[in-house]
Amino acid sequence: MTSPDLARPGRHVGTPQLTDQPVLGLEVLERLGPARPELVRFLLEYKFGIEEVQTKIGILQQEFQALHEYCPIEHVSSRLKSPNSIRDKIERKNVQATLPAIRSTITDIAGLRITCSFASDVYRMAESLGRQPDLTVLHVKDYIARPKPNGYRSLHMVVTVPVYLSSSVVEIPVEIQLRTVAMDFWASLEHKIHYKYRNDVPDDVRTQLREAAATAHELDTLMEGLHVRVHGT
Ligand code: 0O2
Repeated sequence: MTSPDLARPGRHVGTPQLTDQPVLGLEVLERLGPARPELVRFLLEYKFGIEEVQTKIGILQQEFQALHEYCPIEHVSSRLKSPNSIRDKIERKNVQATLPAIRSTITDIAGLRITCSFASDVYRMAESLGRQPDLTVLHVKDYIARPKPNGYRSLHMVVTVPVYLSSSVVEIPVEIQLRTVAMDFWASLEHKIHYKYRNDVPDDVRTQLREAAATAHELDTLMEGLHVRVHGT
């Protein structure tokens, strides 16, 4: 059976349109219990959740550009978590394999990443989104104010967005990661390094990564200082 079009699962893609690839690998979740038609509907709702939030971000982007001749957003990407990755998280977090339990516990099935020019833009965008009455902020993790020990910086925000279906409204959790270009550059390299070493990263490479994170932070601070000096905000 072929499923309806869903986002290509598993990795962030930069184009605003979700791709026309069907989700592959639904059988790994089917094996845990949920039936295929319910799974397809379940994941489709996350695709709609991504599209709803993406529209909101697009509006903010256009408004800033038109009214302030400056856009705090450099780039937006999205991804639907792959069935394999959902299965791994169900097992890791010992979640009951029912769709309601998965929905309430695994809040990053729908993911959006907003890359901004400066750290102040990250907070400005997070505030703009958080103020929207139809979005409910479930939680925020501020790894910019409190970076992870490895040097990772980003602001993570989990919101729910209402998705209007033909006969019901569902509140869909969407994880929004906001970071600067420099933070994104670092995170993307660090992710590749972890993949290459299968998470067994040598100590000297870890040290260099921490140093690189500090350098990226210095660059962010310098660039933002220059921007304020030239533009005044
Ligand atoms: P993917 O494919 O990016 O989604 P959780 O398990 O989500 O409830 P956790 O792990 O504390 O709790 O979540 P957190 O801290 O919010 O981080 C989740 C996501 O943030 C990760 O998703 C990464 O995208 C990103 N992230 C967090 N820490 C790091 C890091 O040290 N380096 C990099 N490169 N990214 C990080 P996933 O699920 O790992 O994968």
